[in-house]
Amino acid sequence: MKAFAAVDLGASSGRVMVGRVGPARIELSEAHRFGNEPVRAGGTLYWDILRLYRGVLEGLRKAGPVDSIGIDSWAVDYGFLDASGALLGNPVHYRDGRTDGVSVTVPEDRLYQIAGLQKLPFNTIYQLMAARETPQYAAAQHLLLIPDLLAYWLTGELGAEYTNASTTGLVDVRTRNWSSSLISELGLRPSLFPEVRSPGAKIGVFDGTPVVAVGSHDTASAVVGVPAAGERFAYISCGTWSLVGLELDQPVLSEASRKANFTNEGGVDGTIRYLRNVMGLWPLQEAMREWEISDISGLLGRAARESPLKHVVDLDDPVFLPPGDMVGRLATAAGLSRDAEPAALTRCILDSLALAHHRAVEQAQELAGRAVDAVHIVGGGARNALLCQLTADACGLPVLAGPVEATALGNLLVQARAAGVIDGELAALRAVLRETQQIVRYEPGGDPAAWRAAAKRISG
Ligand code: LFR
Repeated sequence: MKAFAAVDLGASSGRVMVGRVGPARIELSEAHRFGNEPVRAGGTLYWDILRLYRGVLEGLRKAGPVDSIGIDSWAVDYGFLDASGALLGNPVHYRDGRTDGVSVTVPEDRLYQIAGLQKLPFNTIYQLMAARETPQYAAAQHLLLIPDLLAYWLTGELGAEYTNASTTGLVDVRTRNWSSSLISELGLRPSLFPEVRSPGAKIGVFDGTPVVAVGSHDTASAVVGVPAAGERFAYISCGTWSLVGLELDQPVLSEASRKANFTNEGGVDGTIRYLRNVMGLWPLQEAMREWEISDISGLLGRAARESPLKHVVDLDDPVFLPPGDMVGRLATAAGLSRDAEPAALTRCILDSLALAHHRAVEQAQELAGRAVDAVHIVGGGARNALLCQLTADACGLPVLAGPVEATALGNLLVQARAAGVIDGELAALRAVLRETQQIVRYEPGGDPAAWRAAAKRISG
C-alpha cells in the first residue's frame, strides 16, 4: 500500500484527505479541514487565497509522509502572476458581479464550435473580458487557475492542468490545447497561458514529495469517482452545484446542444464530461445560512413530511446564482411568503432540484444519443436520502448514491495509477470503488404523472 494526499478545495471548505491505496483497496481519512469564506472588499467578492494556502500547508503537515500530492478545486477562477512570479491581487470569486452583462465579440455559436462550453456568465473567458482593461491585466505575465496557482506555490512550476483549463472557454475541444487564435481574436495575450499538462503528469516537488497533476477540476475528479460499470449511466456530482450529465468519447457540438446549454468539459483519460450545471444545493445552503439552521437532518426530516410538488421553481434561473437574500428570491418564485416554514421551502427546493436533475438527464441522453439505465449521485448530495429518492422518482430510474467522497477518491486514484499502484483505464479505477465504497440504491417510485405535471408548471 502507498499513501497519497488529496487537496480538495470546495466552495465552502477545503480538505486534505489521505488515501492508502493498494491494487484493489483504498482507505480514506481526513487529515485536515478548513473553512473557505469569500471576502467582499471594495465592492468585489474575493477568494481568501492565502488562507486557503495556509490550510493546504497545515493539511499536508498533518497528513505526514505520502508518496505524492494532488490538488483539485472548483473551476474557472484564476490569479495573475507578474514577471517576478508574485500574485497580482486576490483571485475574484466566480459569483462576483463583475461579469454581469459582459459579452464577447466572437459569436456564441462559433465559441461553441471551438471550446464546446455551456454559457455560464462566470466562465474565465467572460471574467477576462471584464479584467482586460485593468492595470493588473497589463502587468500580468501568467494566468494560473486555482489548483495550478497552489501547485506553483508548492513547487515553483507553472502549468495549466487540462481538465480545469477546459472550463475557461479558451481551450480547443478538439486539440485539447489553448486556442491561440481565439485568445488573440478576443484581444488577449496567448503568452499568459502556460503549457497544458495532463492528469497523471508530475508537476514538481514539495518538500521532497512529488506533486502530481490530477483531474484538477473537482468535477473531473468526481467523475473519475463515479463507481459505474459500463457506459449506460448518467451522473450527478451533487454539492454546491449539481453537475448532471454523461461521460462520452467525443464532444457533442450541435446547435441543439448549445441551445440546451450543455458543456463538453475535458475529463481524465481524454473523456468528455458532457453535462449541464444545475443550481445544486447552493440555494438550500444559502437559505440555511439565512435561517441560521445548521441541523440539516432535522430540516430534511420535516421537509420529507411536507406534501410533494406543492411549490416548484425553475432552479436553472440565473436569478439564484449570486449570494444574498436567497429565501426572498425563492419564496417569490415559489409563490410562498417570505416567512414560510423552512421545511416547506426546503421541500420546494428539493422537489425543484429533482425536476432539474431529471430535465438534464433527459436532455443529455437525447442530445448525445445515449440511453442510460441508472443515475449515479456522488458528492455530499449522495448523503441526502430525500433528494436521492426524489431524483429517482423524477427520473423514473434507479439512483445509485455514493461515494460522498468521490472527488477526493478520484484525485487519489489518478495519483495511485501514476505511482503504478493500480493499472488500467477508468474502468479499473472504478472497479476499486465498487469493491470498497458503500453505494445505496433508490428505486423509482412516486406518481410519474405528478412529476410530469410539475415539470410542465416550471417550463411554462
Ligand atoms: C463545482 C464546480 C463546477 C463549476 C463551478 C464553478 O465545484 O467546479 O464544475 O462549474 O464549480 O467553478
